[in-house]
Amino acid sequence: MVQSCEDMLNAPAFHPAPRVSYRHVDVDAALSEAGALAVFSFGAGAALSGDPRYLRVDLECFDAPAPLELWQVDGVVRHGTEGALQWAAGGGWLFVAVPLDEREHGGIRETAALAYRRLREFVGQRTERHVLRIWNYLGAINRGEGDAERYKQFCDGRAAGAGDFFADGFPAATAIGHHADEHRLQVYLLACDQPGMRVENPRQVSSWHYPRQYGRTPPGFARAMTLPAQDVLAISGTAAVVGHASAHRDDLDAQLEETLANLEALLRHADMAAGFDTHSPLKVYVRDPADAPRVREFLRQRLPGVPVLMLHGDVCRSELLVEFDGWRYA
Ligand code: 3EB
Repeated sequence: MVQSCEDMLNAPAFHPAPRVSYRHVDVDAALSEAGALAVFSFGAGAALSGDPRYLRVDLECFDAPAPLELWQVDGVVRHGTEGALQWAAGGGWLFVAVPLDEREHGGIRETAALAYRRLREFVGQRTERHVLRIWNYLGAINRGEGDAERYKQFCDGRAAGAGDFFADGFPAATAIGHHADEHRLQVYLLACDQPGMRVENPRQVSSWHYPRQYGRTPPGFARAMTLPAQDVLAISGTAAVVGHASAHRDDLDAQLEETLANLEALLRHADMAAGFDTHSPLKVYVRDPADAPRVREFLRQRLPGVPVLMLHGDVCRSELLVEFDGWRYA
């Protein structure tokens, strides 16, 4: 869109992006930080808290002790719960999480549909209605054959529940399998009262164009999202997918290299400077705990200085051994 100088000057300033950091502090200390919008812990050993800004993510961390992840915004943060939903809002940003138990809702498909219906209804009545980034964590993600695989059922339910939620375009997303109570589905999102800019990866087919072999309902997610102030890229789950195919079956090192090539291509396509550094907090999801030391060595050599949280998680295609997601701050 072409804007005159006057329009630009009169336009509202873009909200600074949430600051994302990994912290070795306790939950109450993290929640007491200025502008704390959300705090995440990882693994079954994490502390409990009833604060709606706090979510215990069902993924074990390979680092001990596991840090917390903290999101901070500029502005006063309000928070609350609404049924199963927990939310926090401030500075133009909104965090919403919906943890559900499949046993109460009739399986992964119906539970995913319910989660997305609830999120759509809640976000739909907020001013922060632009969903920029979503995370999905479910149990036993690769169990079942063909269209019955739980990830594919999740994709069916997600699309059914989302309805026209993403009519303007899909958010950036992650979908990973956890090893906690397999009935637990955790979905959480970051939304804003200003839109972001979707970024696709020229090396990869867009997810909503995946061919039929990947399921009845293609997954719907953008490869990345430039946040409104345009100085932060929110990076979706990124693995060794080239075109639409999984590359380098059974070869961890080659999958790591291919994944890094995909991440670098995303930065180029988003017009961001090359490389990841201390300003790019990432997560790496590793399927087989036995691979963790090799992944750590790869990170040390190829992504030195990058804050990385290493988590035990299954990528949604059983042949993929590793996946990254995260943030790149300009
Ligand atoms: C891929 O490139 C890997 O279903 O929301 C990555 C990010 C993947 C998000 C999702 C799936 C999702 O297709 C899988």
